[in-house]
Amino acid sequence: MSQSAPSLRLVLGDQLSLNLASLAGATPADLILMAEVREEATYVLHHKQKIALTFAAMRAFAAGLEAQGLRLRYVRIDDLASTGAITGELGRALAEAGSFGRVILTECGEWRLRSALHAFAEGCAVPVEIRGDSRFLCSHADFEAWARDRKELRMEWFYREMRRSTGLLMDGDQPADGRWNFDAENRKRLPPGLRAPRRQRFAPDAVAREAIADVERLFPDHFGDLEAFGWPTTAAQAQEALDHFLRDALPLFGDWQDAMATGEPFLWHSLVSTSINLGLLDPLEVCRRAEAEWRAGRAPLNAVEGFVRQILGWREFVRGVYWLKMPEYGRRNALEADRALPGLFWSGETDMVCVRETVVAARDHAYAHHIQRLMVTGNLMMLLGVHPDAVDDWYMTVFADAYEWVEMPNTRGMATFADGGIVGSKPYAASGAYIKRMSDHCGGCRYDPAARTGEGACPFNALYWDFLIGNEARLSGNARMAMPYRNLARFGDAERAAIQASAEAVRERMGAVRPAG
Ligand code: FAD
Ligand code: DLZ
Ligand code: SF4
Repeated sequence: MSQSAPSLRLVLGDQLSLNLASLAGATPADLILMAEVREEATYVLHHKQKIALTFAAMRAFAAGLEAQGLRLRYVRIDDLASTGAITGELGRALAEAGSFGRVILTECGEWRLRSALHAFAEGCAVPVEIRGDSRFLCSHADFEAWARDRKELRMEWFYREMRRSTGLLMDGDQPADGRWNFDAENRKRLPPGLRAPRRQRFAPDAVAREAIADVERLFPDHFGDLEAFGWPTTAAQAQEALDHFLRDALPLFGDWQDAMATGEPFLWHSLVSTSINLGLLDPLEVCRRAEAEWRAGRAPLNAVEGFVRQILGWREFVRGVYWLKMPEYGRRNALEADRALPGLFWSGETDMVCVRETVVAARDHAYAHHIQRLMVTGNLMMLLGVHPDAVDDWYMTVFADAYEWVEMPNTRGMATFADGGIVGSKPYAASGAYIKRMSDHCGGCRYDPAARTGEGACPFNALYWDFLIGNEARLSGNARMAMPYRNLARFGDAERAAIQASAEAVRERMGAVRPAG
């Protein structure tokens, strides 16, 4: 086959960027394959909004490529001839759409699909070129080099390297204003009556409405509602939403980053994760835009640094950990958690206001902000002892921004300590006191956040102390757990027994059962 034979180029549903590696050098003679397939829509039963968002954004992106004169083979979800899988659609395109000199892919974001694509490449009659995903700011090679010979992988050190290598928020070789991290200033509690800014949401356009109708028809049993769909589905909308965030919410993003409030699902968060993960926004550009707000004096450094750290630091760090540690990472269960996930995480039917707020936000918006994911649902799942596979399944199902490379290190690592300390140095275990301090939820809750045991006690409390008791052998030697274990040491045998009995009653009441046998 001559060098000039056309190429078949694949664009996946979360690769919707014009600067995508597999589009580089594309000519009108090449064929670009985009395929809506059942396998991607159902390997977990994604939230309806996630599927509708992906299909709407894919269709809009394909139309944009065609308008540039590129040749598309776009397979719709209801195409009766479809094989239902990405690799099957690659094979079908090769068989049906002419002859190609090579197939060009951009590496994908999940181990599962990566394995399938590598198997496809091995068996393919034409050469398959898999290009690195240049939309991330740290390559696999750079992360591996950074991680090599380190005893511990800590986000903070990685983040400083990323600040240096990108020059973001740097004055020469020093951090802007002399500090790397303003986290200590970003843990304020919301004063009563403070209202969050209105968020930029988008009424579905014709393309999104059609995608929503397809999802209603084809995936009626998936989790979540479509009524409040308001996600940006094009790069232009994503830019508009980003402009709005930078202007109206960024200045207070830092102050209220860790806060939670009843009836306020979004607070001062950016809502950019779906757009960045799909490829509609470029992470470096988002960080540079935030930095420009600080340099222009329109946003304080604690807000801008806090925001940039999430994208430049956490987002890149968890991706590095995922690819460095997979597939073994996906089997980690350091705390030997083995319980079932209670039904309340799906139904939202619970008297626990903090949990209900999070599940309702997930159901209505396919969204919950970071502290809800970490300190409410993640914390509760860890304290209950829910098996990490069930935890992953829930997080992958309920959020529109869920992709395993980012979801898994956050759940197995940050939220539940199932990875045994790769992502975080200690479990983020917390009692009701933390949620009371950071939210207004407890005032409207039938449970008492100050009570440890008894029918009206906040369920987090007995579970928290029981978690410490149950994991004493594993965790009491961890220097960062010294304080909680000193507090536990004050409890006598009777108090410990009462806590354990209360925690067991909570687990039973919720249905966090152990598998039979
Ligand atoms: P903001 O609070 O405004 O933050 C800005 C951006 O920083 C986010 O859009 C995101 O791109 C990035 N970011 C912030 N925190 C993290 C983090 N811990 N890891 C990676 N990136 C981060 N994020 C996902 O994109 N997909 C997921 O599947 C996902 N699952 C999570 C599961 C758990 C248990 C936890 C604790 C966090 C998870 N996160 C996930 C990270 C974070 O909660 C979301 O990125 C964030 O809530 C998205 O809302 P936002 O855009 O308003 O974020
Ligand atoms: C999330 C998603 C969904 C719901 N559907 C599709 C699809 O039909 N076709 C496609 O190319 N991509 C889809 N995606 C995104 C993929 O699941 C994603 O590319 C992989 O999980 C790797 O990150
Ligand atoms: Fe949540 Fe406990 Fe507060 Fe109720 S009392 S809102 S369950 S932390």
